[in-house]
Amino acid sequence: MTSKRTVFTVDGKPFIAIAGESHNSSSSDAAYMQGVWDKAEEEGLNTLLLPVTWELTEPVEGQFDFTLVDTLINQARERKMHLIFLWFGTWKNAQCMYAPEWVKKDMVRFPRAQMEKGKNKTRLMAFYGMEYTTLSAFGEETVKADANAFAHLMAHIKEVDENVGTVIGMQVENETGMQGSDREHSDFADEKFAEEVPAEFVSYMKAHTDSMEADVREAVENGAHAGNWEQVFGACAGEIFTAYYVASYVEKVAAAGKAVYDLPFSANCWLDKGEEAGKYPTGGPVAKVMEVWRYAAPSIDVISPDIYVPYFTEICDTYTKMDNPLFIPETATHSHCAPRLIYTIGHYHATCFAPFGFEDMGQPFDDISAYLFGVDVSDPLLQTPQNVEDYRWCASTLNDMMPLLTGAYGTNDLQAVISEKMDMTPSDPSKGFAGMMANSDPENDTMMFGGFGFKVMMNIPLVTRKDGVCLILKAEEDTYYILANGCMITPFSANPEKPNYDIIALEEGKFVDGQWKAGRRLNGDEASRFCYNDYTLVKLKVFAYK
Ligand code: N0T
Repeated sequence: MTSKRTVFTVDGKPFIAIAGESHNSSSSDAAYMQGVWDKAEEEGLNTLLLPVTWELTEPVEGQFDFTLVDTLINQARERKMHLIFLWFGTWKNAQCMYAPEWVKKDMVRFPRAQMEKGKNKTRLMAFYGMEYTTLSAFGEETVKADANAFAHLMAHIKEVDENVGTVIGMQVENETGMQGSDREHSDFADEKFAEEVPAEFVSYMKAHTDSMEADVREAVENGAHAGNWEQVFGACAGEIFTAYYVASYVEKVAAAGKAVYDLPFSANCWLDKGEEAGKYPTGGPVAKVMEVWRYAAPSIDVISPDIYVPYFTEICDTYTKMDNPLFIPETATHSHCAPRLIYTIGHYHATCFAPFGFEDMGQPFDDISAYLFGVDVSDPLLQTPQNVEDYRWCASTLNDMMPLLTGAYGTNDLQAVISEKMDMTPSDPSKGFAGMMANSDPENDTMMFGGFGFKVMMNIPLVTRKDGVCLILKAEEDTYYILANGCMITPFSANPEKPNYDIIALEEGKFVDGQWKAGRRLNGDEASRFCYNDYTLVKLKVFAYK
């Protein structure tokens, strides 16, 4: 467990955004959104992440139109949901798709990034020879214009929503950075690159090598204590230089908005997958330059990874360094979705979890999703759309548990395990229970809560599903809420003085207005075979004896 705080507040209380991000174009048409809101209700979501674009907000320089923003806020209120707006300004997927016409056309006032000297556009071979262009992070007029637009947006949201609080946060830009080179190559950028690195930044980097990824740490440790970017940051100079200036740009936009209305702000990133700089949106807030972003963009409260890769939990581990709360604004809608929702809340104490294109959940994948999700790999869950009814059950159950969950955030009273992190080699049933227990992976299958522990097995013959997950919340020393699927649970006493444990009561039920409403009492067969093949919430009371 690493990150330990929620960043959102609703009615003065900590809030977990059990959210969904819409497709890019949905929120540009209020009528189209009705079906999208229906889908959000069907999935049990409490928050939507919706784009607000610079081009539709400021179609003519200095003339703002917030009609759409108002409609979206009203729609959210009608549905009793919350909003996190995504500001599609200078950057959208490391390009400038959503800059207004007056910005796009004036390349003198609003220069493009030169991936190659003298060129405003470049060809990215990695993407089928895609034509690629983005605004320069050194455009002083561009950052002024973007910051001005964002400040107007924040002023408007404050005016219409401060007393209601429908809008709980903002994402500043979308997937910043640039592709095609590790840094810009205009004459101006070359000059900046040859300048002395600001001394305070060098000291900060030298003082934060502990959290750095190996190659960055090595470059920072071996680099000079003063000098130009290359002398100080060696092999990582290009990326650190770009991250510094992109983050500084985003900081100007964010700070202008924050000065007007202080909501939590995030910056999302398109992950690097170990490629060399320039092959992914370089300068964006990927983990390897999180230290740079933390220094240069203090108005950004949380850095949020867009996770489509199969090694999901590794990415979560990486993006919770430096006390960064886990905020997943985009993730895949395949069948890992529901268990990951539960796991990120139970294990990482996540502040937001949002499947992208949530309105398509349950549908067969289109080409882009199939490509993003990597459905050609051997895990069948990656190839199967998430079942919507299951998702609704998980989302609304977690929602009903919210005060208990947030109350346990940052403590060991809330823990979870998930099958994708476990050794799933099938155990040998002929060796009986002892054999199954021996086939154990304590680091990933056991949760300790002081006097009691729980071993959760997901690789046993009784349970064959590979989407196992188990969240346990300790309410009192002897009382636990367990949200589980695809697993067998074995509680045990961890007290050497009283090594035996027994069940007092096991009951199913749910939370209604924060109160536990018990359903069936399960002290018979259901308690001796503590095994779940469907999403279930139970309350368990135990005791230990000699
Ligand atoms: C995401 C989404 C949306 C070689 C893609 C992920 C969203 C943006 N970008 O559907 O466009 O607005 O933030 C980019 C990941 C590309 C991976 C390429 C793998």
